[in-house]
Amino acid sequence: MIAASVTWAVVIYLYCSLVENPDYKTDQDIIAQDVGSHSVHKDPAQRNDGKYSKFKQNIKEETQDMGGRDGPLVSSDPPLEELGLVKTHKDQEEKEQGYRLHAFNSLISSRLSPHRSVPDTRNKRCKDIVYPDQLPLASIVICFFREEHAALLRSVHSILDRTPSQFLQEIILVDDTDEESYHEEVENEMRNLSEKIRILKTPQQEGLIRARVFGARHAVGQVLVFLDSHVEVNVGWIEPLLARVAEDTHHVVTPIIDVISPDTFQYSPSPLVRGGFNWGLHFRWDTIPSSYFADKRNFVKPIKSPTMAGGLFAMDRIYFKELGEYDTGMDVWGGENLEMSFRIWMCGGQLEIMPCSRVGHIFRRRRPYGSGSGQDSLLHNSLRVAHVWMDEFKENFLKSRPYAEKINYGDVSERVKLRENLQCKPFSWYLNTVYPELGLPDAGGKAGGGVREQAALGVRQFQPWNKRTRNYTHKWQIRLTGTNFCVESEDHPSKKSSRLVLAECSEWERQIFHQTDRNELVLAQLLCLEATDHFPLNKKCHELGGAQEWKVKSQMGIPLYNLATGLCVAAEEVRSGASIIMNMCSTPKLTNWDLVDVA
Ligand code: UD2
Ligand code: MN
Repeated sequence: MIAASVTWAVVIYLYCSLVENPDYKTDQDIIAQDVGSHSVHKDPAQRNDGKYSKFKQNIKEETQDMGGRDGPLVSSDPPLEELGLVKTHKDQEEKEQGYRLHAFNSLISSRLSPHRSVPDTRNKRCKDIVYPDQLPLASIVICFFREEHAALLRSVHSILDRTPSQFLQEIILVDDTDEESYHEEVENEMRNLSEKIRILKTPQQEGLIRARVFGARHAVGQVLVFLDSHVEVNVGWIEPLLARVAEDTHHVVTPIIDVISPDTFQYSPSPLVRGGFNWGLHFRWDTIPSSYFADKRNFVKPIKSPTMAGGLFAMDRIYFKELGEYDTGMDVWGGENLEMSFRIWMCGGQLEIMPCSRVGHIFRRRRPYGSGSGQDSLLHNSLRVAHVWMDEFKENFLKSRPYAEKINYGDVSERVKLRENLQCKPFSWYLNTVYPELGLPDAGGKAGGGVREQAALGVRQFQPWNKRTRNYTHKWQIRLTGTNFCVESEDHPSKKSSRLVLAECSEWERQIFHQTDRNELVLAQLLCLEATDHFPLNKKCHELGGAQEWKVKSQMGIPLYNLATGLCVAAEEVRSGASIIMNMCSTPKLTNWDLVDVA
């Protein structure tokens, strides 16, 4: 009984903090932050002024506009804070299992409604654009491998809910999972949702590249729209894509990929950035010079992009075929996005980002599946890209990968022939004309004119995260309510991962936490308090929210709750030296804290 009422108190207080602490930003805000001193909005204090109420208004208007579409848009989901609460040990197990299998918080995913609404993150100018009534029909192709059911279901529902049915030919779900029982479950879940859904099964796990080709060959719509299996499409997402392909079938277009947090499932807008790459053939996001947005109309115009992230794009179906589909000699994951990007540009097409089309994607911190053969599929695939498309410039890549020589990348002669048949331009043309910003390695070519490299490797390279300056909002000691014990770092506050304990309150640096405007708690302005399933630890601030985000509303007698783990900061016992742990939020004596202002 007490536990239940405490839980609800947490939920209600967290809900209030969610509603009153909006963190939504428009393109302009984000770009302004991104480009620093060239910013169009110079005064940070003015940035969020009144934006949220406008934002809510927009969502309301859009919601009312949706009458003619296929399904309901508004979900009555409880706040994410509530959905993330770990209430029992079973919840905890489920969550851990979800992270193991899917690399995201499946506890929240499975508790979210399949019809959740997401904030309309488009620039307001997008709403003034009128699209033709007649557009080519889309075949949406989604390949998946052991995708979490709720995430897949939400992807499909978001499409059904936010795609005018007159533009939708079919949704082709390509199950690339090598498990009969999994396939049956998906079929049962999806079969009756809409007659436009077609469920296909690859004969064996093919990897996303061959699975996409398999799906595309079954499609009949004029435009192929590829999506990952853990996305939520936003309001009005498809019209800009289809309209641009309709203008010229050689336009290949992508939406802006918004971020769905793998830990909290919060949906946040991404900045307007372009796709690039480095000489290691890693995809990266590049900033766009701020001068480009001096003309505000450019916020809604197509933006030419040297490369694409790969997961989400629309392309004329016949053109896809003519241009050589994908390189089916590529394995499981990686590299196909650069191959496709080079091929589009070098062989007469054009790759563009449509800023008025937005699709949220769960950016995971690791890939929850291996490469099958045990070989690094990204390297294998990148070698194929280099040998087919990069001419003499492939040396720049090969030099950066001394191990590459030992890797058998298979036979590329078919792709070389394709390049000849399509009479594609040389790679030097691409570098000079499409991506002059890249530069050459020996000319310090990693960066240059407004280009910023994102995280170097792995899946996080796709996260279009914008750098920010850290703004502190409070300086606190964290005191266990009703005691004179505070949270203290056992080691110097600069030491990573050190244990936290209860200690007599005293105003020294090991007890001083600075709250930031993104709800981080930074010990002595150095390291961020990060939740794990067992302990809070002091870690390097990563600015991705999640395990480093602590929602606090009032200051006295409150639980310190972390949405990503669904757990609270707790003292193991009430005594000096007791460990600080993460635990369920149900024991106020050990989980209620006072945030005491420090001068
Ligand atoms: C990004 C792309 C992804 C792809 C990849 C490079 C975005 C948002 N995502 O990585 O689409 O271009 O870079 O190759 O740009 N899958 C299968 N069979 C498999 C393995 C995966 O069908 O054997 C599916 C998987 O369920 C998912 C899609 O392929 O729907 C992409 O995989 P991912 O989400 O792990 O890749 P991601 O987003 O890290
Ligand atoms: Mn993905």
